[in-house]
Parts: sequence; structure tokens; C-alpha cells
Amino acid sequence: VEASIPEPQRAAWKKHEAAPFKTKDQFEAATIKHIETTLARSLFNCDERAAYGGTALAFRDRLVIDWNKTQQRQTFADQKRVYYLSLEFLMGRALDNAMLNVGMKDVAKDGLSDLGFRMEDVISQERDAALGNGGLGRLAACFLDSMASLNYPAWGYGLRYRYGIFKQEIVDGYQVEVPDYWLDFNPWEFPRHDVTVDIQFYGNVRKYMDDSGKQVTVWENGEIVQAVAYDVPIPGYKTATTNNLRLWSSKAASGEFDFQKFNSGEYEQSVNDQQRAETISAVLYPNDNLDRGKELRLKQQYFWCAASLYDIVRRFKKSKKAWKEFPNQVAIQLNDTHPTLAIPELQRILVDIEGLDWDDAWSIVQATFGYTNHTVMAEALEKWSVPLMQHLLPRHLAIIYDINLNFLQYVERNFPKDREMLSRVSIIEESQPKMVRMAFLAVIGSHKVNGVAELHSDLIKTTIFKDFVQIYGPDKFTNVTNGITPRRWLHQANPRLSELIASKLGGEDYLKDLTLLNKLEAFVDDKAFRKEFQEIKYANKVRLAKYIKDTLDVSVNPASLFDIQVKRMHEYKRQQLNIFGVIHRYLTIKSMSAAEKKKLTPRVSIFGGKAAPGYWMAKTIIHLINQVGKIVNNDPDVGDLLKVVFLEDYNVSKAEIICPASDISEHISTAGTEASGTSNMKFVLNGGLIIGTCDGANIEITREIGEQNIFLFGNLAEDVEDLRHAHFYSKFELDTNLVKVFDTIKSGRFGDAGQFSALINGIVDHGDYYLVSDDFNSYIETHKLIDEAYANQDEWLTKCITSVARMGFFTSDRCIDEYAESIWNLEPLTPKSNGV
Ligand code: KOT
Repeated sequence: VEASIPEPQRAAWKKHEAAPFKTKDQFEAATIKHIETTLARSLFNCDERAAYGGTALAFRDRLVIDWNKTQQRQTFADQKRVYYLSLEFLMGRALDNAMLNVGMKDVAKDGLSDLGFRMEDVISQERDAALGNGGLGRLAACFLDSMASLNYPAWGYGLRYRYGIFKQEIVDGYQVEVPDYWLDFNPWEFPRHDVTVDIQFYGNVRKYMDDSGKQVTVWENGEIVQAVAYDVPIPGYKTATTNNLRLWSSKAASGEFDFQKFNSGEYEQSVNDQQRAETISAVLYPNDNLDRGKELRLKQQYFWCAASLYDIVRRFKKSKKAWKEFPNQVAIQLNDTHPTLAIPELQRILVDIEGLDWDDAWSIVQATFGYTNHTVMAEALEKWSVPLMQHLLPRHLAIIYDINLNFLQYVERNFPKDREMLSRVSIIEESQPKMVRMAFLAVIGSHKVNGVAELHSDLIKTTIFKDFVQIYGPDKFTNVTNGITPRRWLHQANPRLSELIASKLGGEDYLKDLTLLNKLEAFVDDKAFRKEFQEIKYANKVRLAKYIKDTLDVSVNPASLFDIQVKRMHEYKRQQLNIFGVIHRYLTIKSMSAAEKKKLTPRVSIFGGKAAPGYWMAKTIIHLINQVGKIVNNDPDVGDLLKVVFLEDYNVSKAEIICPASDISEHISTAGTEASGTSNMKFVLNGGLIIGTCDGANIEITREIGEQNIFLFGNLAEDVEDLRHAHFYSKFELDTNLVKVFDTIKSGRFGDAGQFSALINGIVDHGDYYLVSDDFNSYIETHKLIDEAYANQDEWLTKCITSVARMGFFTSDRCIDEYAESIWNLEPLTPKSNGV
């Protein structure tokens, strides 16, 4: 308030108030001004990168104006906000999205052309903001887009990693990781050097009585690291609402480095301190669906939770409201268990610092948090060792013990006869060393827990959280099926399809209300529409074929069936099942007569995805895919009938080229392992069909689009446990076709067989945990059905169009409305027409 300009001087401000560009001329002026003054370039040395920089800065100016007004509006409105805490935000590029949301893409296109540049070239200069591993991080990014587009007062909180997910290079068929230093030019972030928070680690806990006889607990003598805020504007689609994503960067508390130490000759120590502090936000952990329990990761989590909560509490305290109002002003959503330390941290702030009673504080905490679970895979469930937590966060561990004690007493009162239950549900696992089970803490500290697709939400209630359903009743657990933003994943990735749809639906309203897509079904027999739909798919395949030629020097025929599996490499996602299927197809082709070959549908099998650097099996699968490609693509017996390619460095901007170009995409996880999957939605929305297991969101996609429009195969989740058991305790006969595939690999046809023995042994000798053999026959039979179906292009096209028309449910806008209604109790705050 003190920084507000006094009334008499406001006229001068208003006269010169920054105004957004509106016309092409104004866009050109703004862009040139930035190129010449901000970037210090000129007519004579303006390359595409500089043109990108100027354009981005011109759009950034526009966003900032809306952003400031949005923050002002949200502050004055004095209503509840939601804070989305996620260690990952897989944003991809921002310029195209900004142009689309602001509604000025055409203006910019014409303007850039006047200045001598092509829009696509300028857009492709931008580096992806890749602060995430895969689905979980991309979901957070889609949610930010939807929250802004629906005018919800919402902030994201994350870490500003200096290095995002590594860049993947393929060298001799092997994955090589290259660091992703993405910050050399990032026009989208605003450093807020005035918004800093001191974060403590280590130290000790001391209790004493104050003068009034009240017990006080202090956490002291720790090491301090400073968190600095960097803000990123998040524009909504066709609305003035521009929300904030706040990313924290770590730095030595003493500033640059400790001059006292420096002057007294301890140069190295002072530089070391600085580096230790900066290490916290240095790099994203590159593991998807895996918890490795490293101390630095725990530091990242606490650093980010503590800074975010300090910020949220500081904002609340400005309102001078009573503490019991906190949950009416603040909802905090935990994106998986990574931010679970926010629970004991808020309890600590309320009890130790603000002096609330434990029980009052705990009611506030529980009413504030919601927790989203994204996985049931045992190796991904976070546990922290008690000794580590004792060392790093002694006060938090004590609070967790108290939370646990209260909880276990409650359980004991309500289930007095069930002694076993206490050890099953305890936050502390009595192992050696003891471990803190973060998922249990998250459940206990939240008022709602949700899974991300129906099957998954049912599974968590019957497996990992079964006892908690007993304890709290079923209403604490709910489902919010994932979704994707149609702005990026339809309009931006597939402008021609988007335009065709708009021409049939009478405008672009469907991008705000995706259920309107159902009106497309009326055109399923419309000849001209069908033809254009098909032409667009073909053009998208041509674009991908060109990309494959340019990057891998492999020629693929765009008339072939494009069969795509792009996602993180993981045994449970079963890229190995896919490549074994490809080898089977290769063997089949090799045994075919010329006449038989003539009848076969030509295929391109396209793979892409990163393996965690320490995940050997996943890396082996990448290697096998590349080795198979090398043989198959150069076999004259095969020709165009089969090509196998592995696309390097799959990321968000590449997904925007890949998703519109599929005929079939593969979502073939062992049933019950893929919580939702979201690329399944991207592919279908772009007019591709899918082959999939009855897993995650595939099930609801099937319900929406109809069984006749999807290729489902494989065992069901309910049978997985028995099958796994049978692999060990009954006679386990491998699928005969799979044995042939293994024999071929073992013969050395795809290079040194020793390289692949662990992959094969995992199935043959070690119980085939992911049921590759059990599902192999039904997988290859289903691929035959796909071949046949594709041969009838007319029916195929009908399936594709019908599916697109029925995908309205899978927009992330629907997700956000569901969260707002059933978890956050949050209302939108719609700007007036003047944007204020
Ligand atoms: C777990 C630990 C570390 C990093 C990532 C995870 C993770 C990722 N857990 N689940 N996911 C994926 O989340 C997506 C969004 O909900 C789901 O669609 C996908 O099935 C999960 O595997």
C-alpha cells in the first residue's frame, strides 16, 4: 500500500500507461524496438533468434499488462485462491501459446513477414522449458493453462531448475545424456530479487517455557539458504486473466559469497558454501515413476515447500484475517507426494511461530490440503529414512511423529480389535532404518485424496490406501480423470484440423468448451469434410516423414500406417512388448511370398522417449529398438513394408509434431500400472486411433468413443496378481511366437546377443513381472485386426472422425472445474470487459 502513487500524480501515470499493441504496425514497432534496444541488434544483424527474441518480448509486454491487472484484481477481490504445488512443470514453448491465447497470431504472422521472417522459423527458435519428466509435469502445465483460461485465481509453485530434463542423443544406438542449460535467454521469467525467503536446514530443536508459562519450541542453529522468486506469466485463452507461476531459485544466504571468510583467506570455503546453496535448484531429478531417496532431493522438496508456504502465509497475513479463515482463503493441491513436507511445515508455522494450539492448527492444515496420487507402483512411492530426516529437518520429524501419534491413537480408539492395522497405517515404517511413508502423511494431512482415472482411483482404494478408506470412510477418496488442454494439443499442434473443425462448428468456441466437438458427428458422412480430414492427417504424416528424413536419414512412405509409441521408457509401459511385436512382424514378412506381401499394409513403427540415466533395462530397450531399425530398414526383402525408427529427444515441442501424425498409437502398459496416461488423449483428439490395454484412461476413452473405435487387448488388472503368482508357482509356458522372437535376438541377428540377455531373462527366468508373454498373442492378433481395419480406409476414417467428436470429456478444463467444485471449493474471478 505504501508503494501506491498518490492521487495528484496519478494523472501523469494514466497518460503514459503502458498499452498493448493492437495492430500489425504497432506489433512491428514493438518488436523492432525490442530488437534494437533490449537485444542491441539492428537491421544488419537480426537473425531468426533475434527475431524470436523481439517477438517474444513484444508479446511479453502484453502479457505483463494483463498479469499486473489480474494480480491486482485477485488481491482486491479478497476471495479464495488455489496454489498448485508441483516439482515439475513441463511447459514446452511459450511464444506460440501466448500468441494464441492473446489472439494475435495472425497479426504477428503478417508483421513478421513484413520484417522478413517466417512465423514457423521464429517459433522454432525457442527452447522448451522442460522442467519435468513426463505425464505428471505436463499435467501440471495443462492445469495452469486451464486454470487461467477458466479465470480461477491460481498460482503454481515450483523450482527454477538451472538444468531441466536432459537432452537425449542417440550414439551408436545408445542413449547419451547431454545437460539442458535452458536459461541463457529466457524472456518469460521475471526475477523478483526483492521476494526472498530464508530457508533453514539441519540445526537442533529446543523447547522452553516462556514468561507466561507457555511451552515454546524453536528450531535453531541451522544452515540458511536463500530462496529467490522468479515469476512466469500464465495467460488464459481469450481472457485477460493471466496467472502466476512462481519458481524458486536457491542462493547462498550471505549473498554472492561470504566476504568475511573470503577476506580471511578461506576462499575455497566461501565459494563452496555458495555452490552448495546453488546446487539445490541446479537440476531436475530425471526419474519418472521412481523414488531414489537422495538427500539433495529431500533438500529440494523442503526448500521449495518452505519458500512457497512462507509466501502463501505472508499473503494471507496481509489480509489481517483470523487463522481459522485460512482454509477459506487458501487451497493447496499437492501434485503427488513430492510436496508433502508442506503439511508438517504449515503445522510448524502455525504452532511454533504463530502460537496456535496443536489441534486448531491441525484442523486448518487438513482443511487446506488436497493430495493427488499419480501412481501405485511400489518403487515410485516416496519414503524418506528417519535418520536422514532427523539430520536435515529435526523439527519436522518431531512434528511428523506427533501427527502419527495422534493419528494412531484415533485409529486405536476406532478399531480397538485390530492391532495389525496400527503397524500397517503408521506413517513410520518399522524397517531398518525406519522410513517415513510420505503417501500416508499426505493422506492424513489432506481433506481429499484423488486418483487420476477411474480405474486408478478404484485401485488406490483397494490397495495402497485400503486401510485409510476404513478409517476415514470412502468420501475422502475421489477421482478426477486427467485431461489435456485443447489449445496446445489441438489448435497449436494441428492448426489445419482445428480450422476445419471451427469451419463446421461455426467458430472456435469448442476450444473453450470441448464438449461442443460432439457436433462434428453430424458431418461424419459429409464427403467434403471427410476428404479434408483425411488430407490433413496425410499432410501431418508428410511433415513427420520429412522430420524423420531430416533427423535420421530414413525415408518413410507417408502412405504407410504410422504406428507410434512415444513416452518415457519404462518396463511397465512395455516398449519391449512393442519391439518384440515388430520383430515378429519382421520374421513374418521374411517368410512371406511376394503375393502375400502385396496384401500386407505397409507400416512405420515409430518410438521415442527418454530412459532415466540409471535405468539399465530401459536403456537396453532403446538399444534393441535401434538395432532392429538398423537391420529392418536396410533389408531389401522388406522395403516399405516395415520401417522402424527411434526419434531422438522426445519432448513437448516434438510431441506437437508427432501427435497429429499417427494412425495408431500404443498405450500398452500392464493392466493396473499406468495411472492414467495423457498422450492417449492427445493422439485420439488429433484423429488417430489407439491400441491399448484396459488400463488408466484408456478405459474411459473407450467408454466415450465406443468399443468399435479402439483396439483393446490383453489381460485385465484384476487378473494380474494371479498371473504373476502363477509364473512362479505353476508351469509357466512362454508364448511360442515370443520364443521365436527371442531365438532371433539370441542368434545375434540384431547385434551382440549378450546385450539383450537381461531383457530376455527377465521374462524367461525371472517371472515376467510385466506380463509380456501373457499378452503377446493377443497383442499380435490385435495388430492383425488393425492391418485389416486400415485396409478399409473409409471405415477407418469414420472411426477417426467419430472418436474426435467424442473426446470432449478429456479437456483439462473439465478437470479443473471438477477440482474447483469438489476439492478446492473455489469460484472463478472473471475480469470485466476492460480487463480489470
Ligand atoms: C512419480 C515419481 C517421480 C516422478 C514422476 C512420478 C509419476 C509420474 N507418477 N505418476 N506419473 C504419471 O502421472 C501422469 C499424470 O497423472 C499419469 O498420466 C501417468 O499415468 C503417471 O505415470
